[in-house]
Amino acid sequence: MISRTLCIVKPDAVARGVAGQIIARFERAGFKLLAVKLLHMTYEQAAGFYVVHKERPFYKSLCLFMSQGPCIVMVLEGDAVIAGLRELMGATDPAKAAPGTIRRDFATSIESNAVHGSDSPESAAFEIPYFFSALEICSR
Ligand code: 3AN
Repeated sequence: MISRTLCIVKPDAVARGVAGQIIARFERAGFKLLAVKLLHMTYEQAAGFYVVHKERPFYKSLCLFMSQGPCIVMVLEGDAVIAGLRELMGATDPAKAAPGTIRRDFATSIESNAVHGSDSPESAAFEIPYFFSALEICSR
């Protein structure tokens, strides 16, 4: 089923200059780019995005990391794109991520792990409008 997901190339990957290589993998996988923007989140904006994790011990550190520099947020569309993107990304901890996955190749730690992808249709339904209005999403 064709669906949409929210993807972020995180500040660590943008700072290291590997965003283009990561986005190329999405294109190679056949995902369509429907919306994209470069933005530098404030701590509060990152905290709102990751509110689901607010009780986790790493929450504050995660919000500091996500607001330390610009990231690239995008909406991707494709057949089973939510699961497909997460497979391309690999496990949260790059040390446990399968060879050939984005996190294995580009992430440096469980926190600075290069990419985010919505983990369910419910998450995508919260995350996409967190960054994009309907007018900013190109349906083609
Ligand atoms: P994923 O991004 O693989 O869905 P989540 O949702 O469990 O992983 O965690 C959200 C983000 O929080 C991760 N992408 C990572 O940046 C950070 N994170 C997850 N687990 C840890 C941890 N144990 N220590 C520090 N940061 C973590």
